[in-house]
Amino acid sequence: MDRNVRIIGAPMDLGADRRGVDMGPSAIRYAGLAEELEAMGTTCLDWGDVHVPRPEETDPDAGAPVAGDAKFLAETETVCTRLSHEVADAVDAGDLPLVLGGDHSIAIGTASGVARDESTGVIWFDAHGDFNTPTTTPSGNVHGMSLAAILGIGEFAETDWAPSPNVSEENVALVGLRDIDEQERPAIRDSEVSAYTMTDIDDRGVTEIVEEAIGVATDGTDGVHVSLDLDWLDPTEAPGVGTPVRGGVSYREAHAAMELIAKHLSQPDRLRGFELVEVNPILDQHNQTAELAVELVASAFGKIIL
Ligand code: 6HN
Ligand code: MN
Ligand code: MN
Ligand code: MN
Repeated sequence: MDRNVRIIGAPMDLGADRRGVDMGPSAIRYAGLAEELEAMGTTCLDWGDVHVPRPEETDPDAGAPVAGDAKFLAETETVCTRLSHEVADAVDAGDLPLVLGGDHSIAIGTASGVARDESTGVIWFDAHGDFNTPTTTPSGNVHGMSLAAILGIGEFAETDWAPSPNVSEENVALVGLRDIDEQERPAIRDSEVSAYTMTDIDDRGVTEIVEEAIGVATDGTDGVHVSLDLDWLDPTEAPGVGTPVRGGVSYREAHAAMELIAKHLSQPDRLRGFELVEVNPILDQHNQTAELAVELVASAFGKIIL
């Protein structure tokens, strides 16, 4: 990695039911993130955390600017707007923003910052589609709506902060799906995003699927943003997540995918942003999910075995 990596924490838990995901940035730092990247010869700048209000200071229904059910949407807007600025500043400075969540609602801010000035493809590694809207959501949790928000789907089209205008559906790839809500299914099918399920990975192998996803995200874009929800992996590897789903990718498949990110996006330099989300140390075993997150970033940023 030739560029400096700028670490930005987003200790957000308002978009998910389970408290504890707000400690994700600390857990990932404690797992040796900066040390691992520095050992690869990458300069790491830790920019600290964006401020996130505590749930006790907020009203889940206050000032929600859209119809339907979206808990803490006003606070999510505030946090994501702050995060978007931090991320855009990193990109402006020529650094690679590495955002540590926090629940997946922060992706709205990360994508907005990464894609502020350039057309950007997105690869979304996740068990879930995160394609709900305030009227389709079964939970009211914004972390299950973040990709729909970035794409300006449903009620999010009426907001000025959520959609990322430089992210087009045709350049978005979802990888690893295995838990889709009833109303998310037609929404994903009717969209232009490329969606790859675990069945696709079983059939064709993770290498072929991830190379295709990289093709989708790079096709006609200036750069690519990778959003990595740790529940993409099987819960035996990544138990420290709020919404685990059996049947995820293995440790080796995850590394193979990240090594392809390094292989295809580093020369020429097309990686514009990376985020690690949904690490919940309270549900974890000996910080293993945070340690796994660190290992996966190292692979994505070009760590080689020999
Ligand atoms: N995540 N589809 C469920 C919901 O509540 O909308 C779960 C979403 C999980 C979101 O893991 O980022
Ligand atoms: Mn600024
Ligand atoms: Mn997610
Ligand atoms: Mn998920």
